[in-house]
Amino acid sequence: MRAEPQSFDRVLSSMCTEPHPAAREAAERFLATNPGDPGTYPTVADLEDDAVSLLGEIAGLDEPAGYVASGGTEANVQAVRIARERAENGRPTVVLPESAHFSFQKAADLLDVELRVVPTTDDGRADLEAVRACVNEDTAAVVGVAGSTEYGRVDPIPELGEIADSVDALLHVDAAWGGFVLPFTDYEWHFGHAPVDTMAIDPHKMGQAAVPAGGLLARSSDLLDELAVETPYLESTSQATLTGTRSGAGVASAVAAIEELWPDGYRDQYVRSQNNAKWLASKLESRGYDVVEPALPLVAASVPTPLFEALRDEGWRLSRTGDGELRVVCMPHVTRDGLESFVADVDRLETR
Ligand code: 0PR
Repeated sequence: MRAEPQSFDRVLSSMCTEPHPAAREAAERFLATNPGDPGTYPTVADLEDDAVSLLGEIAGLDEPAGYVASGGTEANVQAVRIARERAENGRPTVVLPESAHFSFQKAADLLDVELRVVPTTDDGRADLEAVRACVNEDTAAVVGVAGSTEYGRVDPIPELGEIADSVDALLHVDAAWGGFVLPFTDYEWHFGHAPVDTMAIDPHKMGQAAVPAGGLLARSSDLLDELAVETPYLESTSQATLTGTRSGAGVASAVAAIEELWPDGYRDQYVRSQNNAKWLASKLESRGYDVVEPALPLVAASVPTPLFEALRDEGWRLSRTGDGELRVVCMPHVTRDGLESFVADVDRLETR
């Protein structure tokens, strides 16, 4: 059987990370369970309730509704579906910044909603004037990103909430990646800060759970009910999830990771990752590269393509932004030692 290398040492491109040992152990114990069938697998179904309330605690929401999804894509698709079901017109629109993840394109294709993509300002955050100009009575949802995929930027969520409210649209926040670091920052991003209706927040990214463990949260159960279909031959009578059979391993590992790490372990990790991102940004800047200041633990820098390729040939797993910048995600497995050897390779392979 082939395998990916065991070591994450040179992986700088991923938004997933090595699961916490407790998460790995819990995943193994629940490998053959299906939270989609709570009548048959009641223990993992109870664990999913625990996962949702823990996610609610992190995201500032008392008595949250939601479930553990396969990832941010499913959470975003389902959030758009909730908004569409709630809308009373024929083909509703969803207003979102250009920084939003491509999963919203999938949602639009599947759900026959129209995306209205608005630009970001120079700081990479949604342009509020453009959002205001774009919403109207057809708007079913406004999307804010709390930790964007390419630059780690956080949109002005409270202001987006006001705009959504003004046209009676839902506010969905995509904190799939940012949700486990934002509690330790000054950003206003969660249910307690704004009239957020739904949120994507993924344990399998910064939460250090095993894949697949995404999170969909909804302010109230009636929003989740928009997704419910009847399940005639199961003990439970309805199902709000997109997939039927689901990963009990993901659910159990999410609970194990959060119980182990929330809040102190995640705080320590945020501080380490953010310091690493700032360190890397300053090292690249001092070498003359244009660097996008890391708002969250994610560094983007313009490096020449030959250097990028040479680093990849050296075994570094790297990715690029849409504009071609090198992108380094300072996940928990990315250490200062690792970044020091990365910078040493930058110096060695630099061809300018
Ligand atoms: N929302 C945001 C803000 C994201 O960054 C991502 C994924 C999603 C939603 C979708 O989440 P799922 O991929 O869990 O459905 N962002 C990364 C990306 O698409 C995911 C990723 C993960 C990429 C691991 C590489 C990798 O090795 O680039």
